[in-house]
Amino acid sequence: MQKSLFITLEGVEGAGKSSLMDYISELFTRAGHQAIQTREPGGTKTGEQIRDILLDSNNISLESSTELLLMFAARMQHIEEVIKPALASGQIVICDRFTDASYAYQGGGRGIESSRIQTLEDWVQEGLKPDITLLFDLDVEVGLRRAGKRSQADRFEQEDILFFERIRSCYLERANNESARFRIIDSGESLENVKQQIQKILQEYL
Ligand code: Z5A
Repeated sequence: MQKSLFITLEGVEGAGKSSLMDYISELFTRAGHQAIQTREPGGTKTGEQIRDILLDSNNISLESSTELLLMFAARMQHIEEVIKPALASGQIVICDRFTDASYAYQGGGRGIESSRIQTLEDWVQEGLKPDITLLFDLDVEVGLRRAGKRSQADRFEQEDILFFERIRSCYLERANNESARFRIIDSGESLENVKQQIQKILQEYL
């Protein structure tokens, strides 16, 4: 059986994660691995329903704690229904955002104590952690400009720039504290250059 691998992609708005999912997946499939792409919040039927609640810009009164609990409710379903079975069958799981986003957005962004997030992480994940986390790092203003060229703003995209600056700082701090798991990618470069950075990082796993 192939060796499984759990890869998560993180970063601020518009950092380019979603644009690079197919590329990362192809690197593995070309090398003969089986890879699946998934995302959070979401990744299952129930998780996508929860995602709709979380991103709906009409839900202006959603409490930060409710937001956090919904993230972990979706995550629990995602882990049991998708992530664990895929890893158990030796697949490469490529996930657009995971628990580092809860620390960055609900912790850094909203101000929830990280000990509370840690409690949920321990309960829901029971030790499951990504093997590699690619942090797509980018100047917040550049990211928002990129993201702003798309459709209507969702509930998160309506936050001010300071919210996203706190998120970026939190991600960088986590990357610094867990340097064995995190790899930082300079997303301010061209797409071609970003692909080269990714290829270099993942080479040893292909
Ligand atoms: N969230 C949370 O709060 N807590 C949690 O625990 C979890 C998530 C798991 C999910 O929304 C929201 O949930 C997210 C965090 C929160 N909210 N925010 N903000 P989402 O999935 O819709 O949002 P996102 O993850 O931030 O996706 P995004 O904005 O699409 O960012 P991206 O995937 O990193 O960017 P992209 O779509 O690939 O690229 C954006 C644009 O830039 C696009 O037009 C590209 O063509 C362009 N691009 C990409 N790379 C480049 C380069 N290198 N040069 C030039 N242009 C580029």
